[in-house]
Order: sequence, then structure tokens, then C-alpha cells
Amino acid sequence: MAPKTTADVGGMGHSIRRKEDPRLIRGQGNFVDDITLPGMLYMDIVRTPYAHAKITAINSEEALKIPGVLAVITGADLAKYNLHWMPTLMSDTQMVLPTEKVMYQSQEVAAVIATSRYVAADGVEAVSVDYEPLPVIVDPFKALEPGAQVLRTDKKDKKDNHIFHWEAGDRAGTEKALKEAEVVVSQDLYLPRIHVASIETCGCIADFDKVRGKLTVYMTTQAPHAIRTVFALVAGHVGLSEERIRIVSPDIGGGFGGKVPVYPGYVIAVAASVLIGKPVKWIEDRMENLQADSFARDYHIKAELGAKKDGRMTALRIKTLADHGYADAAANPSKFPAGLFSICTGSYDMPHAFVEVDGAYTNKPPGGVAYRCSFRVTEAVHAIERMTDRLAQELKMDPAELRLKNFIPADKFPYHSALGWEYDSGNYQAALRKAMDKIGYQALRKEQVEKRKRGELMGIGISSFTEIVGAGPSKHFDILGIKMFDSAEIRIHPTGKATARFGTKSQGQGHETTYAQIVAEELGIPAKDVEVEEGDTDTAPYGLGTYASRSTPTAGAAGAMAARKIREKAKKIAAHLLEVSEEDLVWEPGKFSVKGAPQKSKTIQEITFAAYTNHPQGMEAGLEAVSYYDPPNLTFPFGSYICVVDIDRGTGEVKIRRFVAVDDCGNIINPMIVEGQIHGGLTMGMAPALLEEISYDEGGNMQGGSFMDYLVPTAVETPKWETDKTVTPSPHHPLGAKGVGESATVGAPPAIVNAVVDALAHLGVRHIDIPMTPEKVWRILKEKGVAE
Ligand code: MCN
Ligand code: CUM
Repeated sequence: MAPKTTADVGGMGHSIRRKEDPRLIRGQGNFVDDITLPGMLYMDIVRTPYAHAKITAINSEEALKIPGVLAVITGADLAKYNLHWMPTLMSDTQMVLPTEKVMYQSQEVAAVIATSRYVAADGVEAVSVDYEPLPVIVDPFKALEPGAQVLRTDKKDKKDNHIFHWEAGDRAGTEKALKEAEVVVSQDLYLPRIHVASIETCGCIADFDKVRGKLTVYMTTQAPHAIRTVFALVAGHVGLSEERIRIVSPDIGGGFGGKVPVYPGYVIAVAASVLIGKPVKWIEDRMENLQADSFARDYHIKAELGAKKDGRMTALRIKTLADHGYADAAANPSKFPAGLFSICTGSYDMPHAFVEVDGAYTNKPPGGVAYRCSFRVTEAVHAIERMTDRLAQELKMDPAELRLKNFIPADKFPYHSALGWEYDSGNYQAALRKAMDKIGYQALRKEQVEKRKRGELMGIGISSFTEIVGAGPSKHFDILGIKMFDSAEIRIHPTGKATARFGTKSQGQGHETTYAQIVAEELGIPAKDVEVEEGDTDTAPYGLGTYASRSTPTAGAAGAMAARKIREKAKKIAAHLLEVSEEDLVWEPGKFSVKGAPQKSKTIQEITFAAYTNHPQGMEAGLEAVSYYDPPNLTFPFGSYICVVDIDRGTGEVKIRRFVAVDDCGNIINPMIVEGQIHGGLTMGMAPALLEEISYDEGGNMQGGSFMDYLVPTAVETPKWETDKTVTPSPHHPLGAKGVGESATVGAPPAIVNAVVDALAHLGVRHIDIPMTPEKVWRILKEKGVAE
């Protein structure tokens, strides 16, 4: 689709350079830790080495002797104000600071407030805590065994470690269809705990102004307004009502879902600032970040896929056990304790499906937070794309052919899935065929045959994923009762420039650029003349924030709707200026002209000036609009990825030789930014497939709590991604756009696993759990007698 606007205007479809980059690449960004306030104090946190233990004493005396240490805050101090527990986004409860026992290694135990960061750290060293260790549960299956020790003793009526049961689909119908299926493949899959490890850790500055009774918190949050509401709900009883709370998210160095929840550190810093009356800064160090927050996945999946002998899929059944750590602090919409996992029928026309998920408590940090996942879609896509390859192997069919046979046909959209979703639009065949052509699929298969004869291990893996992003609609989606919509407010200033504010918050996605392009598209005001603001609850309209690739589907749509309201008013003003009736005007980006007399026209800038200087009698002055957009449906971006791997028989190392990603996110606002999102997402998809994992030993000690053990990919490990696209607009989004930010992370891992399993399939390998580290792969090679 050719852009409607000129390059100077820079509306949709133009790869204009990111407006935020000049400051970010010059080191002139403004992150929380860059902010210094007069009289600011520093907080550091005492953490437990035990995964489960009673606290018998906390001794702060020595710490308080250190010059510059002003206070040591404990759970008992917070309990006086009933602030020692807080609600999680999933309506569970989580400790701010413990009063009785700790539940996971590295949990917060006390906080030291001091005049400098260094003194605060010395204070932490000097606090001594006495613990009485308790038995530890790290295995969620053991947690659910009858007679297992009950972990949440704080909950009066809790008799076990079961958090929730959730299911979707037709249990009986699926059971029957599986019984009648000509082939059934079943597989256990484990998606381990992983951590987003964004460049910037979490942190905040809490600044309580005693005189005005107003709290300002600069914080690393993806959802400033929702956080403000949560703070008001938690601390309203001590006088912090919502109009007196201002949350400011300045620049954020990566969120990836890890910056959605409220972490104890934020709340302690707020309590400290209110109690002491001075600004308090808390910035996590890298180890704290890796050990205590932002954990995703930890899904134990059992999947069964039934089909006819010709490969036609008939039924899918999935049973999952989710390890949530000691509290269910996942960031999901309230009615979806397993997120949007029920997208697990994927891109296939599946007649019957049933899925159930149970959540369990263990002695681990709260899990299920997020990792570029669109609310558990990563897990769902992993399951169905692995199962599809399992089936192909079983039937000795080509996995591409099996997919093409089972795809929802392009003419069946909007498609109603067996698990209750209405897919808005798609053309899965086109995306897969494009990927196959681009990578030269048939030639690669021939090459593989040749290589196998020579004992070389080469594999080709496909993943044809369907994403589900853009929550709302508000009738189904809320967080703690707050409906999920999003917002935009556009003000056109007299000289024709604009300020546009949104309820979302970019953490690196480039909203300052792409939102400006949306305004440019709709009003013809050059994108460079549109200043985009997000993240300050005192100025931005109320919105639910940026996660689940929802910004384009919700706030982006709100931007278009607000701009259209402005255009309506601009039309009235143009009619007045040109002395014609509105019906006689035609719009082209940037100006209204008179039908049949194109020389008679008024530019949007002229009209804007008139809105403040020469507006029609009886009309209000000014040119601005707000839109709160409640999407009628989610958007369903999709794609087909093909990965080629070579496996080193000496080391077990998996080398990604080629990776072709064909994505479809509907109409694109900025192609360069979308490509960047996909590149980053692919690397973040490769990471858990090959490298990243956090596990715990029997004693609840974390393995992988530093960058020595937790392997984040760098440019060295990253292959050359080859991207392409198809464009299938969303029929309900005002711009035809779908979200894209998480597509690649969601789609990539199974393509890589499928490639590795394909390389070893002739040896009888049917499945490998991620991460497929060299050691793990080498052990398989050894077992199969092919290691060199
Ligand atoms: N875009 C576009 N055309 C489309 C769709 C999107 O030009 N059809 C652009 C958007 O305008 C936006 C970007 O692509 O600039 C991503 O848009 P969208 O898919 O709507 O996702 P969000 O803006 O809501 O971003 C959230 C998503 C999520 S949930 C995670 S996790 C993630 C991701 O974005 N975290 C990121 N990408 C990230 N990228 C960076 N640099 N940092 C993070 O923390
Ligand atoms: Cu699931 S990570 Mo993103 O939704 O912020």
C-alpha cells in the first residue's frame, strides 16, 4: 500500500527516523536514576538467603550506628499502617515486607534508608536477621500432593497450595474426538522460568510533599495510571487518595512485561518518603533484579493432538500446571488467570479443543509475570507448533504440507475458534508460502537428505503462529476491575503544531514517532510537528498502559479517532473560511478544498490558526479532542517463521544458519520500527530457545541469578534475521493495524526447537525441552551414538 501522505508529512507507511533516538543514542535520555531531587535519600534492601524461613529477630542496632543511616524499615513498621501486605494484579496478596516468614530466596526483609547509595548498602550489610529455616517446596507437582505443607499460612482458610483452576472449550466433545481420532500424539513440554533482563532494572523515586500532601513517584512502570489507582486503593486509608498521587514514567530502558507489576521496593520507598518527608530513591542492582522480580513462564504442559490419517487435525487437549511462586502476581486481565493461553489452537481449523490450567504456590518469587508474551501466548504457540511437528513426524508428512492442510482458510475469517475467540483476519497460507519461497524450502529439504547421508546434522523448523493482542474489549477485559480501553488527547496549537498525549507508555517501542505518524496520517500535520507525551498521570489521559502489544490496537486507534474528531471540526471552520457548505469540501491529507475548484482551499495550519483567531460565531474556539477507545475485538497478527540449523556433533552447539520471518501485523505505521521490533523479538525468542533458564535446587537456591549463569544473547550469538511481510488489515481497527511488539518472541522459539528436533528426528528424537544448550544437545547426541 503506497503511503497516503508525502515523506515530509510522514504519515503511515513512512520509515521516518525515531524522534526519540537523538537523545537516547547521545546518552541524554532521562531515566529514573538520572533524576536527582533536593534532599533525596537512598534506599537499599536486606534480602533473605533462605527460600522458606521464619524470621525470629531483625536487629538494626549496628546499622543505625553507621553515620548516614537514618532508618531501618521492617514489616512490623509497615504493619502499623496495614501496609505490610499488598494486593497483586491477580487479586492475590503479596508481602511488602514480612512480619513472620520469608517465602523465597532474595525476598525483601527490611529496607535501609541513608544519605547515599553506598551508605545504604553498608547499612544492609550491618542488619542482622535470625531465621529458622522451614522445609522448601520448589516442585509445583509436589506442592499439590495431598498432605503437602501449606505455604500460604497467612490465608486463614487455605488448606493446600492450589491457586486456581481455569478451563476453556468442550471437555466431553474433545474427549470423544480424541477417542475417535485415527492418530493421537501426546507430549509433555516444560517452558522454564525465564527473566526479561531489560537493560534498565526497576526503580523509583518517591517524593512526598508534606505541605501539599501530594505524592509524586518517578518510576519504571509500563502502566502509570493503573499503578496510580492501585496505590490509591492500597494507601487511600492513610490519606493518599488518587488526585494526590502523580506517577511519572520517564524514559524506560526496556520493560518487556517485567515493569507491569507493583514490586515491594516501590511501596517501601513510598512509605519511607511519607514517613520521613523526604524524597527516597530506590534502584535495584542487577542481581536483585534477576533474583527477585519479573519472572515468566514456568509452565508444565501436557498436550494431546488428534488427527485423521491424512493429517487433518480433529482435536486438541492441553493440561497445564503453572508454577506461580509464592504469590499469584501475574499480570493478566482479571478474568484470565492463564492469560490468553486459549489461543493454543493456533492457526489451525481445529474442530474440538479443551484446555485447562491449574496454578500452584511454591517457594519461588512470584512468577507468571511476563516476557514479551502477550499474556501466555508464547506458551500456547510453543505447545501447538511443537505438537504440529510431532504429528507430522508421526504421520511421516512434511511439516509445511501438514500446516497448509490444516490452516484456517483465508475465506473463513472472521473465524470462531473452538476455544471461543473470533480471529479478525488472516491469510496463513500466503505467509507460509512466502517464507518457503524466500528460504528455498524444497532445495533445503534436498540438501538435508544429502547431509544426512554424510552424517551431518541439519534441521529445518517451521512455526506458523497466531497472536492475540489489543486488550480490551472492555466487556471481557479488566485489571482489578479497571476496564481495558485506551486513550488519546490531541491539542492543535494556534500555529498549527500539536501535542498528543496517550494513556500508554513506551519503553523503547518508539511511540513518540509512530503516534505522531498517526496524527500526521489523519490530519496532514507533519509528524515532526507533533509532540507526543506519555507516562505522566497529571497530564496524560487515563489509560491502561503498554503491554500485550496493545498500544497500536488501543491507544493508536484512540489517536486516529481523536484526530478524526478534530478533522470534523476543522471541516466546519474550513467551510466558514471558504464560504461554502461542508458538503462542498473534499479532504486530502493536510487540506480541505472546494469540490470542482481545487485552487480554493485551506490548509490544516490555516484552519487551525482560524480556530483561535477567526472561528465561526456560535462555535467554541480551539481545536482539540479526546478519545477513549474501546476496541470491538482483539487483533490477531500472525506469521510464518522458518529456521535452518546445523548441529555441531563435537560440542552439541546449535547454529542458526538461516532464519526467515514473514510477519503480518495488518497495515503498518512505520515499517522500520516494525522491522526493529521483529529483530529484537526474534533475538528474545532465540534466547529462551537456546540459552536462558532460571531453575532452583531442592533448597530453593536460585541457579541463574547473575549474568555469569543467566545467558542473555549478545550480537555474537544473534544470527542475521531475514524479514518479510504480508499485509492483511484488521477489519475493525480504524487504521487496519494490528499489534506486533511480541509476535517474534512468541513465534520464534518453536521454529528453533522444531529445527533441532528435525535435525535429530532420524535418530528417534521426538521432543527437546528448551533451552537447548550445547550440553543438553550433546547428551542426546551421545545417547544416540552420534557425538564426535
Ligand atoms: N507498529 C507499527 N505498525 C503496526 C504495529 C505496530 O508501526 N501495525 C509500531 C507501533 O507504533 C509501536 C511498535 O510498532 O511503535 C510496537 O507497537 P505494538 O505492537 O502496538 O506494541 P506496544 O507499543 O504496545 O509495545 C508493547 C510490546 C510488548 S508487550 C513488549 S513485552 C515489548 C515490545 O513491545 N517490550 C519492548 N517491544 C519492545 N521493544 C523495546 N525496545 N522495549 C521493550 O521493552
Ligand atoms: Cu507479556 S510482556 Mo509485554 O505484554 O509487556
